Amino acid sequence: MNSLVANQVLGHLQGEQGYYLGLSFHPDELQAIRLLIEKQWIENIIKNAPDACEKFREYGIEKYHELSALLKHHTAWPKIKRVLPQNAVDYIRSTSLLKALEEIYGKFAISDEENLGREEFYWRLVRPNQSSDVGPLHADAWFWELDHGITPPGVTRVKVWAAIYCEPGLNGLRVVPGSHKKNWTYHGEYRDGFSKPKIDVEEADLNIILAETKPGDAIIFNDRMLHGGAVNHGKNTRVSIEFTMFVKKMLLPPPG
Ligand SMILES: O=C(O)CCC(=O)C(=O)O
Ligand SMILES: [Fe+2]
Repeated sequence: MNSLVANQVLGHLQGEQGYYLGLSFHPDELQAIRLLIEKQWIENIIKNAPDACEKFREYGIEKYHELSALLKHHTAWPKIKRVLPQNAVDYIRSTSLLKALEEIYGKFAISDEENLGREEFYWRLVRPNQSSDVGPLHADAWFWELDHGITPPGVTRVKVWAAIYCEPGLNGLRVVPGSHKKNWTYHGEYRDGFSKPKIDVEEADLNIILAETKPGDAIIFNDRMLHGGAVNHGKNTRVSIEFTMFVKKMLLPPPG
């Protein structure tokens, strides 16, 4: 990692765009993370649909949607069932992506807003053509403002989303470039047992684009940037992973 890339990342996050695309997990790392996620996925399926678990195993996580009617999808996957265990945290911490982020930001902690006692790397399942599998546009900062967790003093939150299984152009993360520069209003709305933020403007009035990500690609973004999951227009279940870095400094790149 050279300082040019570091400055580009910092520049994009605070500059015009609000996000940076260009860092990824190495293919071997992606494969290892897939196995770690699939292990947690099948363990939860064993609890929720014990008789069908062999069938899920055979189909695999990308074809999860073909079997999801065999369990209660909407109650089977609360966030705590999708926060990876400590061995996975240790592995992901050792990957080239995390090393690159440390070169950019220096050593950083990762949030644990569910108070599970470990750094939170959590994954998501978004089935094809299921609009209820994605939430509305939001800035992650709003969740913190609505008391979903405590940010230590003297740090800036920086979010990372990475595609684990996805089909570029058909699913993934929607972003609104430059939206981190505005103070959007929102209100809290009760959903899934929590007060969750809902933006006050119509999505049709925003310049929303689908970020082009291949499996393994990460999006590093300013936690005031508007974003949200895209309805999956692909053939397979989209799987992604997220975490929030608490970075000590947010250096501005040199001008020019
Ligand atoms: O992946 C999604 O559907 C939503 C992701 C998100 O909101 C985030 O990474 O902060
Ligand atoms: Fe988010």
